[in-house]
Amino acid sequence: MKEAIDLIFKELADLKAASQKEVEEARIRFLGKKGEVTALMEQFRTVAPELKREYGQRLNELKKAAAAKIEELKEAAEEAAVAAAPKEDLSMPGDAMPLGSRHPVSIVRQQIVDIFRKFGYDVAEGPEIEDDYHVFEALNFPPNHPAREMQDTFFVSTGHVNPLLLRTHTSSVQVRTMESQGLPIRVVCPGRVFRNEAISARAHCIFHQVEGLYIDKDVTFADLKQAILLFAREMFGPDTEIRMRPSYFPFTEPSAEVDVSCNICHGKGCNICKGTGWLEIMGCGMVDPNVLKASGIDPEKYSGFAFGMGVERIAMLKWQVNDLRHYFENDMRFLQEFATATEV
Ligand code: 2NL
Repeated sequence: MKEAIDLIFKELADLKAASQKEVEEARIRFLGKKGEVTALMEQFRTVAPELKREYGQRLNELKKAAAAKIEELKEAAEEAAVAAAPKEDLSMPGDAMPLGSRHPVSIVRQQIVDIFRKFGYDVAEGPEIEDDYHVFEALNFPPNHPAREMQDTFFVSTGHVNPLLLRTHTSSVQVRTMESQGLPIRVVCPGRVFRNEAISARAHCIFHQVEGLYIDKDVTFADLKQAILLFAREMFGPDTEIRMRPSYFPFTEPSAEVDVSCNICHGKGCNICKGTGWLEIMGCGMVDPNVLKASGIDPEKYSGFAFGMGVERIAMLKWQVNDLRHYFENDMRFLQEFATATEV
């Protein structure tokens, strides 16, 4: 037995295996069920008791040595296999990264703002979490106006005189402008607004607005009408006509709703304008004297106009999108349709 053990030690020392297949064959040859080392372990049972200690030790060493040698060969074979595999071609061109594009709401918001900047307006932004004073009180909302109820407005904190809430319009930014900036004021305020509404094709609880405010001496409704007409022609084309219908807002008096002539059918009647030839684009009016007073402006000396429009609505009219929800779903098939919209 001693000779047999020594012989296998020698065989192990001389053992060479290049491929992973050869290593596996060597493992079976020595350590497999019918392998040489395994056979010696079987034979060990018949060894005379006085030799058991010596041979047992030697056999264990052999078994360990065999396992170590096989492991060593296995690692070498794996490394060789990796080295032999075809190398990556580092000169290959990289994967093309698809270029993103502006969101349609962002494109139209920027267009609206750019038109008014051209007219000399400043741009102002303000907090989305506001207080009751800047969203309602300073804008002449009566104490029990429905917009002040939980059903219509998202409240952040309640139970105080001046609770915190998510702004329902960006007029709050204009109020802050009136409080902090000297006169005259020419400003547009783009931003996100929040209303507690059930989501549908025509309504969403989050949407985007651009509001505008113009305050100076001797500002009249004629100035308002001209500003809106120039804006509409920049936005919808030079042939665009506008009409104004009387309306009501707590913060303007008189107030009006503005329609533009339908740029799809040019008055002939189509399903976008529902056969009327007109599309509603915004609300506007002369700033209510109470609103000027609340922000410390003397309505005897100054007057002004204001307007507000929904960006999603303008974008829907521009691109004939029939469901507001498309703007919020981030479906690539929808968004990619605007990848080539050049008006960025
Ligand atoms: C609409 C109507 C409007 C205003 C917004 C305003 C702001 C101040 C004072 C007076 Cl600080 N008015 N904003 C005025 C009229 C209409 O928005 O339909 N928006 C989507």
